[in-house]
Amino acid sequence: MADVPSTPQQPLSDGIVPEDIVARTENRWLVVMVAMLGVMMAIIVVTGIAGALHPSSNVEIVDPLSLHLQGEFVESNLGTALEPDGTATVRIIAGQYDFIPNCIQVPTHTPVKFRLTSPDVVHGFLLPSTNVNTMVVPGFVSEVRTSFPAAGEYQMPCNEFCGLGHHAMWAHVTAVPKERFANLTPLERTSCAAR
Ligand SMILES: [Cu+2]
Repeated sequence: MADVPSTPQQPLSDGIVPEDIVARTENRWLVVMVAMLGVMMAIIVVTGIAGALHPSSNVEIVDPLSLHLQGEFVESNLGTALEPDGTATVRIIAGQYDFIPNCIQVPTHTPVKFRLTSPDVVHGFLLPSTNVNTMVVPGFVSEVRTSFPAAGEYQMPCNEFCGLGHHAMWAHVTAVPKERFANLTPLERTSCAAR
């Protein structure tokens, strides 16, 4: 009688797990989760303090408050421009909650340079099936280079949570054959007008 524990240590034959075993397992999970949280927080703090948090490419500073007034990101300069050397440069502003412009045509078989910045909060710029994936940080210009081997349409989601309208922040990039692109008007290059 004296050696019989008050609660059984193994699952009972009817499949019910004793209360103290459940409590012990949950406590272990709690310790593991808190430890993981601690490690992740430590990584963020250490990398932040060490100055290692920065735009993924091309550290180039721009004033987010005067984007619309002066410099390369004024409205008339946004969209796709052909450079004298035959390459293309696409300038985009990512703001809550849209890309400006949100419809972009680019030529195929041409080096394309995307230059983006944000006037408000951190956004993301991702073209599925390409090497294009960057953060867009206010105060910095993010630059990504790529080329499009085939004509096609790419959905362009914002992939950094930027607020309540984030889920609706999508745009389109359409790669059009190089010869056809040359004949597009400036408006068609920078809008969905041609579609
Ligand atoms: Cu977003």
